[in-house]
Amino acid sequence: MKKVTIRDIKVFLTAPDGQNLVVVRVDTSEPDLFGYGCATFAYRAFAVKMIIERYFKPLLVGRDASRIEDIWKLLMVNGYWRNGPIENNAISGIDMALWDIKAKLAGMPLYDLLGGKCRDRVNVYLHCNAGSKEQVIDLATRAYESGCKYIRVAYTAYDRPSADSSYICLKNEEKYYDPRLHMKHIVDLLSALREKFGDKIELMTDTHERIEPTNAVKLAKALEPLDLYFMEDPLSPEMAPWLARIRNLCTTPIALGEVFSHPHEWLPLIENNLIDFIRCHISAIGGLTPARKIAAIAEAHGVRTAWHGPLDTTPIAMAVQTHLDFATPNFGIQEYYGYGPQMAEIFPGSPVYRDGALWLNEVPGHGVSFNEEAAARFPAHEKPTKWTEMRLPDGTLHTP
Ligand code: GCO
Ligand code: MG
Repeated sequence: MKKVTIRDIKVFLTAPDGQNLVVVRVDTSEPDLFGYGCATFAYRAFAVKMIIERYFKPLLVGRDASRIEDIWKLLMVNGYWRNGPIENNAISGIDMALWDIKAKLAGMPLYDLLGGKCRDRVNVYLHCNAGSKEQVIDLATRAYESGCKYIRVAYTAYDRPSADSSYICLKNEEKYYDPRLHMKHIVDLLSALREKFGDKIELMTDTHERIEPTNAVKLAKALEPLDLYFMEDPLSPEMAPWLARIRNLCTTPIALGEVFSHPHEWLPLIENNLIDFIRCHISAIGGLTPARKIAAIAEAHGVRTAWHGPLDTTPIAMAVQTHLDFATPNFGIQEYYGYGPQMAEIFPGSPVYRDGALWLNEVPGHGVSFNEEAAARFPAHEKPTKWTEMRLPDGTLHTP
């Protein structure tokens, strides 16, 4: 087979929905053969771009584009210190693009390159976040009527004060959060959803690493009678040892992983059956190459996948993980936040939400391209990240 080499690597930043997104394009020695990857770390987008342009591009131009595993390891150890989110995102953008190129060369959709479909559809969970219980129930009703049976609820995006969620309040521009009120409100809200829908829907909640460990254990126990599909991020990665307490005390399924970047964060949790779902932000761990390995390790331990799918990830990454979802025997559920109207123009071929599932563009590769002119209409911003400054009522800075 003719050797195809990396000819050029370009990085694009765009923010159509307000979040900075990072897209990587790898051009090859073959005319019209190129691939796209996602390197989105919304809060360090310019740093990711600089790493690719200043350190990775000079290292890679001229190398064999078919050697994905070799290039992934080369980039992972190139700076000696490793496994951090900024560099992992930079690696991911190149990794996903090389997988896109390989599948295009093979003339098949990416899922076929990964072993072929294990299922006919990739079910998603939708976010139903609003300011009041009635509004949350209304959103959940609409999501259910759209065919979605998996629903994650919260008051607002647990980020803004609202009528029924006094656990977030604003004081002179600063956000204060009360874990005890969060615990009380979320049990009440989930109970109302369970009462309304019975077992017709699967319910989730995202604790977003915000509740102190012993209270997270208490909340998991309090939620047990509601038979959740999972409780997400009950603990921060630093507090993972407390997971054993949750496991010993109750059967509420646990999903964890969107903040992970180091293998030693997920390996012990999977190997010791401390979680039920692994849900990394796949560009934060280095792309498809590590994600497919995590899925295989998880399969051996009875853990399912539920990859992170927020607004701060591109439709390229959503497509890549949906291809992986199709080809993963132990797939659980795919998070899907949805995108604004302009995304379809910027990312032609994006996965489409329909009837409770995500549907892929079945062309060779991951199926998503990138309209550079349209993206340029939404320049990335340099505003400081504010939402992560979350304080407790006494003013102590808290995990976001
Ligand atoms: C989720 C996440 C997001 C994150 C966001 C951070 O489950 O989708 O918790 O809401 O807060 O991705 O940028
Ligand atoms: Mg989350």
